[in-house]
Amino acid sequence: MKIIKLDSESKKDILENLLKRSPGQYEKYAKTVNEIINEVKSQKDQALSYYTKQFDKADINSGNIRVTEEEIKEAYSLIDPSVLEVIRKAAYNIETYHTKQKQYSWFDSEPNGIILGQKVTAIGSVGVYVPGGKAAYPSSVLMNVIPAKVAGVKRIAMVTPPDKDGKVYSGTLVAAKEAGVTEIYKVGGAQAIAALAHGTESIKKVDKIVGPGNIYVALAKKAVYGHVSIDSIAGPSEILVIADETANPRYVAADLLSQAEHDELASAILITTSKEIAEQVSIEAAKFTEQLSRRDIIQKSLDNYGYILLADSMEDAIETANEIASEHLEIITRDPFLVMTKIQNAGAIFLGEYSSEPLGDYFAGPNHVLPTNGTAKFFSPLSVDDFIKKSSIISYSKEALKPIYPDIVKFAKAEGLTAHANSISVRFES
Ligand code: HSO
Ligand code: ZN
Repeated sequence: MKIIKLDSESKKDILENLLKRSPGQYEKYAKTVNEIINEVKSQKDQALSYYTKQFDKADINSGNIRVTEEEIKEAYSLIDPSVLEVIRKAAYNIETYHTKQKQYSWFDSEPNGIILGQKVTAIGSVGVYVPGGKAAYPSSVLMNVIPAKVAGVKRIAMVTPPDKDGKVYSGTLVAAKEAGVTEIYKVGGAQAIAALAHGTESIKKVDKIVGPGNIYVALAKKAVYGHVSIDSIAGPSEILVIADETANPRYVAADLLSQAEHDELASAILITTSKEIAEQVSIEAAKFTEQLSRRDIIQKSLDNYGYILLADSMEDAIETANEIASEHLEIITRDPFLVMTKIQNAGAIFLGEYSSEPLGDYFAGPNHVLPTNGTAKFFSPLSVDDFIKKSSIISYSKEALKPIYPDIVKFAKAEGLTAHANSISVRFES
């Protein structure tokens, strides 16, 4: 990894380079995506069959699109029991953490008969997209489904592309069952998003769609937004480590590579105040890369979006971390909690040398669906909040309305809305 001195110029270049990771050439795909959505809207299941044959080479029709109980049973027989045990432990931690996020309805009443409140209701139905093949992560199934379950969503429909034999990866099916998915369909891509948004003979429309996918899926989600709700669009993974001279360079290097492994567009950045740590991390990262199975992806990601930045002070390091607003931020310094208080922008913050990023990806409990690409400046991790909505509650007695009704009448007349004024004053006719 290259070691660069952190100054205003290098910072500007890096921030610019990182932005190149957001997908360009939208137009190229947008036309195809819109065509697919329109076809699914009009031809429904028949369009799903057509596109699944074309893109996934699988034969899917109204009769076999839904995953059966037998198929789920088969998936359980295929999964390593010790992996299943780990999935269950992780699911327990994720559920426990998200349960703490639950919001409850509240009602305030006053003696004169005013009751105001906020009613919290779970979204009725949610669709979860799960990518196929090598990008199908059972951990992501848990992270997308469990918050919906905890929120109280009744219907959770999962869609995922089948392989050419019409099968779905067993890890995906087991994680879905464990997390509480109520129905699973073998369809992927923009056609799956269109089906969830508009409904077909086999797949009933949902209210909200969540889950990561490729560019076609992302564009389809954007296109149906407004008709249904969506989560935010996930970009390539990112890790930023702030380390001082007390950090263990082997740990830091290992953590950087953990995210570089995801994608050639992933970004891994170390900001350190120690020249020695900078040099050691660079050496350790090179050593680890050689031994790791995904070394080609890691190397490309580090070459394009990997940096070791040498900062003059911890203040400079923190300021830059806030500007980058990384998806994951590790703080490995003498007093990580003090540094954390100065962090304004980060998706998830990992404190101390035993809180390596994959702990959060798999096990600790907080969600691993996090804002990327600088959007931690205004977005939050996926949470129970994403699966609820609120209704305002207003109730006045006659006694409460009487003293203030002329004020409302005045306001309505000032807006020229006499029917509004009348709806209030009619209640006080003598
Ligand atoms: N780090 C990824 C999530 C993930 N990691 C899934 C492993 N499996 C989100 O940025
Ligand atoms: Zn990860």
